[in-house]
Amino acid sequence: MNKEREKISFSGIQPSGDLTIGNYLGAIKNWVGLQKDFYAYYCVVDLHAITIRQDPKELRERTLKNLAIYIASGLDPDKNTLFIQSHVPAHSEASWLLNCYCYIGELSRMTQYKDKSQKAGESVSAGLFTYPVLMAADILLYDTNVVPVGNDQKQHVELARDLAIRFNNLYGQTFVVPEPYIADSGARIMDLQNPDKKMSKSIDNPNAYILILDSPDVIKRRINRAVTDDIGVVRFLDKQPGISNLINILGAITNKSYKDIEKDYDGIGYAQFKEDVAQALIEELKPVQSRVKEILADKSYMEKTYKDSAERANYVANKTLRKMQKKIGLIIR
Ligand code: ATP
Ligand code: LTN
Repeated sequence: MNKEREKISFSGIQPSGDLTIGNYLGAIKNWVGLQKDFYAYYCVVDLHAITIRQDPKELRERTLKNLAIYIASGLDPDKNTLFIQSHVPAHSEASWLLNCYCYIGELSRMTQYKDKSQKAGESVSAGLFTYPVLMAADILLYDTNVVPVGNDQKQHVELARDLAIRFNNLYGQTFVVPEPYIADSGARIMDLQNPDKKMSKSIDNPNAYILILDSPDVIKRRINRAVTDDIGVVRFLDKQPGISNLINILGAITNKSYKDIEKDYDGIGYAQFKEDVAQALIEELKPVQSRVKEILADKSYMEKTYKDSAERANYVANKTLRKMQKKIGLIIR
């Protein structure tokens, strides 16, 4: 095994909506790149998704579809552990334990909680509030070294670090202290209609996002309708957030810097630029889309994959959980 592969990366995405190109370019594509250097645990975090009300049938379908997208995007289930969070009960148990070491003040400062609880109005679940503690449990159970996430999740990974350090200080070395891993390009793909906000899978306006499984026609239409400006030059500038977002998308696909893209489009108008961004996306997503179809059609392959993975994940997670229980003073049976 590559020496570096002894290091662990862990990440997850909620099956709270169909996955967008924000999830793909900001998360999954980086995961694929990291698998040569790290042993990866990537999961579909269904327990996080239920912090907001989900339709049971849709949740089941999406959980499997998202797992298929992980595999279709190039994550190898034989070389990594690609699993469903609720298949490993240790996450819920460790989350309770860590809840007892996390302060209400810390959770109140989380920007994702502030945003989401505002939208949920009166009916904010306690789960939404303690969401980052479950995320810390996810990460810490696997001796994770790096956590590849988009910028918006950095604050949550920092809480996981703080909890790990706090626990280690109280009880002696127990957890590896994880680092967030934020890739430069694609780190933040913005809403196509409102480029000051991040693109998100649980937003109502479909013109605001592009899904990984959207057809070429839909992709073209969404990019065409993406908000730009009347400046007319392809530049990566604060006053051109719409165009900057499209540059970012193209850069994340082609690995080109924004400076190179600016040069390529010197003197070229928005219509051509948008056509090229749409085409690049269509080409990037085409092989993923056809693999997803094949994988989902093969029910026994899917089932075997998530069952084998759950077995591996349970083994590692239970070991860490037992270590926590012992240190805290619980009786081990
Ligand atoms: P929701 O709308 O349900 O809150 P989301 O689309 O924001 O979800 P998450 O499940 O919260 O997605 O995030 C999954 C991963 O995808 C995280 O690592 C997150 O940082 C990344 N991600 C999500 N949206 C974007 C985006 N617009 N740009 C870059 N990365 C993103
Ligand atoms: N909260 C994350 C999803 C998530 C996660 C994790 C990411 C849950 N558990 C552990 C990294 C590591 C989000 O992207 N919204």
